[in-house]
Amino acid sequence: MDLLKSITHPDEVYALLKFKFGAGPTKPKQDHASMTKTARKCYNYLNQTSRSFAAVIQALDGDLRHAVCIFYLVLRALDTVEDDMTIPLKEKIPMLQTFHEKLEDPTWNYTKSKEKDRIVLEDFQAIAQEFRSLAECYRVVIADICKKMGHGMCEFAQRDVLTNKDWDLYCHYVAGLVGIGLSRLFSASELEDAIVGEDTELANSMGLFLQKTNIIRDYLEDSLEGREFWPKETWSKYASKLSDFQRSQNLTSGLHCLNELITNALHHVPDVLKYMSRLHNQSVFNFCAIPQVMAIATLAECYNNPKVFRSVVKIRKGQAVIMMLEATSMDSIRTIISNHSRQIGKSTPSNDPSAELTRKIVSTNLELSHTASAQLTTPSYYPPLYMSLGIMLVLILYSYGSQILHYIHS
Ligand code: IN0
Repeated sequence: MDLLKSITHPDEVYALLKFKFGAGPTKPKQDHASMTKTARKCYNYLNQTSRSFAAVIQALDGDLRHAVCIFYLVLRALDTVEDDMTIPLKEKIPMLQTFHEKLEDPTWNYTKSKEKDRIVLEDFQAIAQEFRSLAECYRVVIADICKKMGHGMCEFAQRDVLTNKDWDLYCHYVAGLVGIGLSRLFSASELEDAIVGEDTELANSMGLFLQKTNIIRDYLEDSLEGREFWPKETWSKYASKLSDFQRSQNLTSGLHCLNELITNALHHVPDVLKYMSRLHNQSVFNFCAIPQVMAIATLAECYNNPKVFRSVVKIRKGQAVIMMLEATSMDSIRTIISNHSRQIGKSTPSNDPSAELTRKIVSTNLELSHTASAQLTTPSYYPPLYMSLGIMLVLILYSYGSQILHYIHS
């Protein structure tokens, strides 16, 4: 199916096939035999809950891999509690507030969740046991971030995201703190310099860029589930209810609001570039770069796109794989960012209320991502012409083979 969606993009078909046959920033399967039973369970949960991202975590060097795996699972558990609307507030609030303490409790688990990732709560004992086996330098970071995030989630479980400042604060709690925690883990592992863990402003921006992108993209899904994460200060300029953007007669105002929020998110790109330029370790670089390039591609896809209000906007798997294979150096990150920024700049409607601001931040991001080698395309993933033709032929036969045979026979 992914191959078919990329049928008109031979570069994506080529990348998908390369990826399928083992290319990319992922390590060969880990030696499960040498792991403890609980560690094995944790890697199974990681693979169940995060799909492609799990492979990038497992490609991290040294003991950072295990620390990040456990950090990811603990955060997934906390997020599952926050998301679960079937847990009554009077039970949810104390759970979020004391969540960090459960890391030290060998007996705690939660079996009443209805969420798809509930396994991380049901077998929290295994995750907490692995947490307690980590070096102290990792444990203090994970526990501290959990405590701060739990408190922040509590605050927003009881009030809405009203101002744009609230939007930054909510995103700080659920994603900025992840960036801050990860950066402290990178420095603690000594794979990265101390400054990476100390500069909390840049680390926060890494998370804000990802989370704002998720919130923008997930408008419809969240709206249908009765959740609202778009800041009222912005949407109230365009509608009296956030759900009004679902109606086709409100499309123009919906697009104006969407474009304003995308413009807001694009302001984090300069910090993202600065943060990324400080990284030295290749495995840490890939781990950080992949979600960021996916985010800029998602924003470019969502920009001025009515589909945000009607269905789910997703980048094609082929496009995602190309970026995953490419995002391994500062030069290629700058290329990817400048290509998508240019795409946004080109599709800015002249009558959009944020047009001027959009053009300004797009041109700043273009300047910052300009390099001598930044190009319009990513040539290494363009297959030779004969191969493109071969791939197209195989896909056409695969898609329409039976109809062609039927036609020949009749
Ligand atoms: C993440 C982030 C993440 C990775 C690397 C560096 C980061 C720096 C700052 C903040 C977050 C950083 O990445 C994942 C990516 C992910 O999970 N992708 C999904 C795809 C998708 O669409 O959801 C996948 O299944 O591949 C991420 O989104 N978050 C996350 C969570 C924990 C950790 Cl340790 C790292 C979630 C969030 C809310 C953006 C922080």
